[in-house]
Amino acid sequence: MTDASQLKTDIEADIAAAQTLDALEAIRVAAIGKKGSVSALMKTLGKMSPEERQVEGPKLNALKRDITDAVAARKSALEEAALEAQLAAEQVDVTLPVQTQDFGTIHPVSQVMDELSEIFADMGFAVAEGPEIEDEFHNFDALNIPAHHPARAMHDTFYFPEKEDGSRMLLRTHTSPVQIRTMLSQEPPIRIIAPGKTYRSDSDATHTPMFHQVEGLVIEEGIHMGHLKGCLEAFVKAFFQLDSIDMRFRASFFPFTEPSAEVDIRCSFEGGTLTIGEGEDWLEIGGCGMVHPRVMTACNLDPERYQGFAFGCGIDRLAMLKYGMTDLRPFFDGDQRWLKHYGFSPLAVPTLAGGLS
Ligand code: 2NM
Repeated sequence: MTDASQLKTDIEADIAAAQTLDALEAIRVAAIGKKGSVSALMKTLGKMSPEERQVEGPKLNALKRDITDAVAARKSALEEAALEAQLAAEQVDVTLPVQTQDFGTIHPVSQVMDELSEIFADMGFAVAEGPEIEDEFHNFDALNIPAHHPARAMHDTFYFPEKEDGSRMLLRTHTSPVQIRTMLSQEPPIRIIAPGKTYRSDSDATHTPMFHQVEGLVIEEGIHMGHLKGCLEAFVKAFFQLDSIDMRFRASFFPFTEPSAEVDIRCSFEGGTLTIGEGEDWLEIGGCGMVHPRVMTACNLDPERYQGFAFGCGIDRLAMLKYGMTDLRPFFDGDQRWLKHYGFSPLAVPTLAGGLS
């Protein structure tokens, strides 16, 4: 039947020429949809003689099946081509240089925290963290700073409203409560640093109400002040990238350590610029001491068996000293120009092997 074979040739040509899935669907509907041309031919079967129908019926069914198959084949070819085009368009060349300017910069405080973690990790210290909203036990009592003791008044603490039981939560005034929590939850030997945000009601040219501190703690049998001084010396050398430094301990007082010392390093202020490591002046960089037996006892550690040292220093000040910022206040202004000038590349992660900065 020439009618049917001509139709087949025409429809198959249309299918092969279809460029989109929508066009293909339109061709399918026009051919084998309810009102399609092939369907119209099928309807003529009813008017044929039984002999004619026996010949034409299978032919028309074969035609319908061939068209269905051709549509399916064309459909998967079009889908595959679309996927190929999408893959080609979305190709990423991973060997291209990175557009670093889109990432912003790492704040000097974050940079120094990363440097500290790297230096102390090399000496076997883990980084410990704890809550910034603390209770009076972890921030004061366990640190041998009892209520009504003048040392507590010295801390300019931000308190939350009193609770029904008379207790008050507070913003931690140092990161020492992290050390208390670590001593309460871990068995010695303990070697941790606790960097983080701390809060005191104090605001002037050299103090911000929120500032950053790092404290270190080592608890082990037989630990003494020689270990403390060696540890701090190794830290200062690595941090300021100096082969040798001159460090001195000045006797001081902290309620949580005995003995206690202020830590100074040799420097020079000559010509209005600060040089660390040489000169006739001394620069205070932090405080330290041997953990007080009462602090040990508050943390359920036997001070006859275990000894420990602790130290603390301000991270913001360390960042100023190392990277030459003279004013503390812009640290927390969020000024894009300041961050662009003093910030660090997010891709230059500080490592001891690759360089700290
Ligand atoms: C400092 C100075 C001296 C210190 C003590 C402790 C603890 F929890 F072990 F008792 N943590 N940090 C400490 C000691 C902090 O900062 C100037």
